[in-house]
Amino acid sequence: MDRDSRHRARRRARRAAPALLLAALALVTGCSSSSAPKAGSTPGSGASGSATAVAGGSAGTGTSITVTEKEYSVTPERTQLTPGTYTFVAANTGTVEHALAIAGPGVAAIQTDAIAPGGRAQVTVTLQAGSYELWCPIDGHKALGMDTHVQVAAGSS
Ligand SMILES: [Cu+2]
Repeated sequence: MDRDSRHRARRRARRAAPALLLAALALVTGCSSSSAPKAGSTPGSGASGSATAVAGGSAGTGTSITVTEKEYSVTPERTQLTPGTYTFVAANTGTVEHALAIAGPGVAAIQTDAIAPGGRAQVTVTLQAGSYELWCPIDGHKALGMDTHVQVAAGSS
């Protein structure tokens, strides 16, 4: 998947390693013929099962914020937000692939997959008070100007 969320996935994997080891041992020492899964085991729900780019929220929920991306700018429809869950919908109006990454307090850095010209992709994050950076992680686009910030402050004004 993407480079940035691999951090978290790895951290998660490390924490889950003993459990996985036990599960592997159980498989090895357990049964070679029985087909009945042991009660209490949860196939497919391994800790590494979901490395999707969702931090502190579930996919597709939250206040929608459209972020227009093109060569070479990132333009959120709003840049002043209050804490809460937001779904950033990146719309690529340019002529080359872009993607949207976000990082800030409580958000380690997550990003969408590459977005083809004319396409859209979204990430849902829970924002706390503070400053969040939004940028395009494709090639050198960030340095070319695809980099901006949104401010999150408690209490509306
Ligand atoms: Cu880009």
